[in-house]
Amino acid sequence: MQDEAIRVDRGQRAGARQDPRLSWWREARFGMFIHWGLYAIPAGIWKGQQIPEIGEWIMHTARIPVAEYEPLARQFNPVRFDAAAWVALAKKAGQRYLVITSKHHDGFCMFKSAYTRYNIVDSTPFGRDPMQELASECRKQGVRLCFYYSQTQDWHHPDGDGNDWDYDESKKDFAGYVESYVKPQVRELLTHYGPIGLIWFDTPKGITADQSRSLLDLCHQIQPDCIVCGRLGNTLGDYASAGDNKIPQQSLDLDWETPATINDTWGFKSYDHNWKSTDDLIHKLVDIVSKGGNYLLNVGPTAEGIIPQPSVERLLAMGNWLGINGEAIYGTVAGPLQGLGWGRTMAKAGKVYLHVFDWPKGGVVKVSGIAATGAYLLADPSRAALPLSHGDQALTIQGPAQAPDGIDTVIVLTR
Ligand code: FHN
Repeated sequence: MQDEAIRVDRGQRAGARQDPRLSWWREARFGMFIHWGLYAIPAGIWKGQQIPEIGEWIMHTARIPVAEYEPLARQFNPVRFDAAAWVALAKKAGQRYLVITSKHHDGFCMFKSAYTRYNIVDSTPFGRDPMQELASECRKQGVRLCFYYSQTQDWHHPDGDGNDWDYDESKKDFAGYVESYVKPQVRELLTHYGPIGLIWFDTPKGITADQSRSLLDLCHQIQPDCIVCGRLGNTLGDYASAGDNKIPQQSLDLDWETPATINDTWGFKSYDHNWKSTDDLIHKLVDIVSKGGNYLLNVGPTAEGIIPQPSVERLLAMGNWLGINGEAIYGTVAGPLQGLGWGRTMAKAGKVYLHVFDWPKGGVVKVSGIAATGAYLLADPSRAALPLSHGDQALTIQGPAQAPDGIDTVIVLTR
């Protein structure tokens, strides 16, 4: 099934829906996305001008020549980067996997690579490999490490896609770039950092089906359990990817994920203060999971290595909510009732979770199309039974008069 939020070329390959290698990811439902690279230095401003659009696209939007962008590496010294703190934040937020940009479209490698010196270890004063530090922390703290890798666009590499201000597009050898650069780097990422949960390819653009297929095979051959995001292209990924910040209207019989921002940018922008509220973020998480999807929520650390405080606050608040209500998120599947105005539903063996966003007057919750033998509030440690009655038209649950949780009260229905 397709939805306009998911483009056909970013869909799930045939057979993957039943693939047990995706079990951990289906259970996880919530991940941390991290966009971090040289673009955090200009942070949206180039030569005194605020550059529109998303921060990590500054090189493209402002048509910055390689000769001017590349020297940013000599300034990149994120001495406040603390892998333990980043992973601990993901954990506290209730995020079970972490996807970080190993190479974004600007081509700068945030990992040590033998295939270019344009990498964080060889060309910055920092000289450390943050992917190595994150790998060890993720192992220690039990979060799955995953890598974002821009397989098609590379504005630094003469044969990569996207930079037509330094290079003549007609002279590019894209196939050679895939064979002699992308594949060896993907091999590095899958051999130097231990088990990798998934590879998040992006913007497939003109990549051919053969090229996508050979990247998929390469990943599965090196790490058979590593899964591959649908943005690999040509409907060959292990799961489908919705558009950025896009949520399908309906539940989908697919494994799918929405990547999303907390403000309006992915890479840090010093003047983007348009932070979504915690209520909105929790509602989005619940909405996505109620339709069978995963929520990959982004942070854009600064050039010093700090995750912006507004992001930290929101993630911690989400983690508090999940600490109480996580049972109604992790490992659930799309709920039996879709398209409700007042909330969302999800299901697990023998249970249906009613997520009530708008608590009804007097606490009388009415639902049609569902039967139950018992009901209780998930936040109630005593699991006191809520009075329940089945009428002709609806199931009526008598809850407390006041909303127990102003953001989302979860009622568990047992069957
Ligand atoms: O062009 C990228 C963008 O910079 C960002 O990485 C997002 C995240 O999903 N993906 C691409 C646009 O869809």
